[in-house]
Amino acid sequence: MDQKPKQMPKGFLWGAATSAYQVEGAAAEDGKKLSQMDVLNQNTGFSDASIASDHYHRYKEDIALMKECGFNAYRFSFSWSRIFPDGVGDVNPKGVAFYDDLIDELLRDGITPVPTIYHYDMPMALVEKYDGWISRQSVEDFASYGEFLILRYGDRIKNWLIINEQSIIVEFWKKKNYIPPKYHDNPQIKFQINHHMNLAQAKVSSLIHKYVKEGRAGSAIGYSPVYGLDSSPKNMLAMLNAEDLKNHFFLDIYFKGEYAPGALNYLKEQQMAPVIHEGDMEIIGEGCLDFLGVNYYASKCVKYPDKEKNHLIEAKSNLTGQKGAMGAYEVMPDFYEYIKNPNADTNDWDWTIDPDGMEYLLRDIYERYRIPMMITENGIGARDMLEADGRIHDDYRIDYWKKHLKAIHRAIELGVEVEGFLPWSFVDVLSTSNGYQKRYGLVYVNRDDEGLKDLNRMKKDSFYWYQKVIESNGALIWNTDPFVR
Ligand code: BGP
Repeated sequence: MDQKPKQMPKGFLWGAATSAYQVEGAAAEDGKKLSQMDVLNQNTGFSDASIASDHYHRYKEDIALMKECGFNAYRFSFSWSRIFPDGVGDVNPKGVAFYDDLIDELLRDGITPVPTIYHYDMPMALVEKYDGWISRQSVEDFASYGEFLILRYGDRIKNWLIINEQSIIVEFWKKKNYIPPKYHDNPQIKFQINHHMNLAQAKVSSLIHKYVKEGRAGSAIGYSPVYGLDSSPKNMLAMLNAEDLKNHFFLDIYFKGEYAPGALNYLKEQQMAPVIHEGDMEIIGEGCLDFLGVNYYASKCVKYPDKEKNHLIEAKSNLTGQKGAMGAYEVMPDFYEYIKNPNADTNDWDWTIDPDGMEYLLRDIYERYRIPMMITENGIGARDMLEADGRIHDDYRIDYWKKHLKAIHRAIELGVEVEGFLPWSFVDVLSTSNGYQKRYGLVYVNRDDEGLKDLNRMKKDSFYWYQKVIESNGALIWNTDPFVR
């Protein structure tokens, strides 16, 4: 029998992730102007992004906690409107200094910064000027912003994630973008936005290759493997259709520089295909990525659309946290209908809990593209309780991560290149849909939607567990003793 402890490969990146508008706060401080996320999160009934987890003022304390946990990597995002308050033009020196200090502090503690250039937060100034990503001008402005970051921080940062969850930006296009009402009934817009992001990303990828010594360009995709409801041929076809439009449609651009033909031709039939200018595909082809960040939370299940539902229906999240209160499941006519998977449990917001999906997607992506990956998000949203003893007993999170790490390890055993695990999230952050009711952090932030309280940081049980996992380079996940965590 093999007695060697099962560990992750040498040099594996261990850490966690956050994003600027969800963690920083200081939304209109030190020269920063509002982003579309600051505005879209106003008056939602949940907290807004003005203070969030106050990381802008507490980043030193937060980095000390990362060090204590044993991190050797940390994923954060730059706020575009902190660097360029108007999106273009004058740079904000205080914003630039904040990221200089953050990066230097991380490096001093032996923590590799893994930044995201864009995590949903288009400067509001560009939305007002030309409707944000809807305009082709966004491509040039994003490239200038990207170039500034690369030239400024490229001496200290090698691995760059360019755009966060482009697939989710398309799926929830009116939530992840500030879309003026005049476009609301035109779903072609979401694929036009997507095309502009493809161009913008390719341009920045080429700039990374040009300017950063040993630099690597990547992006963090929101990825769900898609399962068919059953083996009926129509449902299997629906599964292929959804894989094509939800997954290959993005990754074929990232790694082959082309649109997945099945998905693109279907969009043409539906009058939803993007307008592609001459020369666009050359730009995209020259800017292919080197690695993939995988954000995985949940798998999806589909069937062929029922007759009465065979028309376009857009996805809507569960806003209450009551199981079964999902706003709407997406339908693409004659292609697929999302449904709840009858064979898997979910969390309170109807997100499927499926650790096998992690192995499935890693192997599937690797077979198709042969590219290195790192997990850039993974986690379970829950209503964590601060107990009277000042502890947060989040056993469900430990269980979730343990199972997902085992799945990652299995994929590695079978030959997949996985370079790191940066789960969501480091501290509790403002959820994209559910305020502070739904938490993901290793570290509790003492605030809620009703009040700011003292914003103090408290280590959850998962923090202490993760610390030991990191120390053992993953070996601890195999320990079956319930008292060892
Ligand atoms: C991903 C986003 C993150 C994060 C996470 C959890 O889609 O990249 O920004 O918030 O999902 O989602 P939510 O906050 O909606 O629960």
